[in-house]
Amino acid sequence: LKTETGLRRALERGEFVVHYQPQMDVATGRVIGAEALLRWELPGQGMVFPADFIPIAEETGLIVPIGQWVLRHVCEQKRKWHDAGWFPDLRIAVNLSARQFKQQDIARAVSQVLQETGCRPEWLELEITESVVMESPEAAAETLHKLSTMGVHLSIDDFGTGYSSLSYLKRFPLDALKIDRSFVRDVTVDADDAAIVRAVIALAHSLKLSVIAEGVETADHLDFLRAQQCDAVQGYHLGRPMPVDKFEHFMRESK
Ligand code: G
Ligand code: G
Ligand code: MN
Ligand code: NA
Repeated sequence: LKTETGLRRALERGEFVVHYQPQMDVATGRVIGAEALLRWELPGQGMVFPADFIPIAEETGLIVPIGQWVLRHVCEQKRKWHDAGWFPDLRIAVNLSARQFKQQDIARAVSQVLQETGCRPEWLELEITESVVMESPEAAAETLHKLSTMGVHLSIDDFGTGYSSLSYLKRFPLDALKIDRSFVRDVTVDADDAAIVRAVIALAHSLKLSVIAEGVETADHLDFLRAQQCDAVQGYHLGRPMPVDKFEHFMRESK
């Protein structure tokens, strides 16, 4: 079922759902954002995680319509919250896959979804990986400038895990770096990881980018990151990715 046909059918039948994982501003303790994470509710098989179907979606090109569905769904959700007067400052981060990002008219596709859903550009953040931008830096720069000019926020996901030149950081109109969770896991016990995390925070700040740490699982992680002036955190310590009703409950409790 985790095949091209299965994925196509999943789209048609509305079997995809989006979970939301909170992101907290370290200085204020407020929830300022959420990452949208795709799940597939496969009847009779329960929840399928992206690792088990995103690769197939990438290979077959179905990631484009699936990614488009995620974007529209998230923008509609944000608009609903806005209309209800809920979570006005919450920005939603959406993962863009390589194939999606390289699509001819991705900036126009994003702009159209924003217009059709009444979602403001600044409510949306797009996460891309280093490898995506490094493959063809010139084309990436053009796309990123279009998106940035529209007012959409841009972040680099899994920062530090790709092979990349740092020179792109100054040429691209980025807003944030996301420190990969592999550096956070042992940050309080491994001197090398601690050095890397400190260096990434310093690098981000000197380039006037904000920095968010992923995979923050313990109070010790949070204490370390706070001491290093990390701007925001995301991880199980604060909250797991959750279905929308649970996330709304979480938001009301976290005020
Ligand atoms: O919770 P987690 O298993 O959700 O996510 C695993 C991986 O799947 C992460 O690398 C994440 O970036 C990716 N992912 C989750 N949702 C999406 C999505 O909507 N689009 C794309 N392209 N990747 C996603
Ligand atoms: O690649 P990306 O950063 O988009 O993937 C996010 C992934 O990280 C998702 O699979 C999400 O479920 C997972 N995740 C989120 N918080 C934590 C955490 O605190 N610990 C671990 N191990 N994984 C996490
Ligand atoms: Mn991500
Ligand atoms: Na990551």
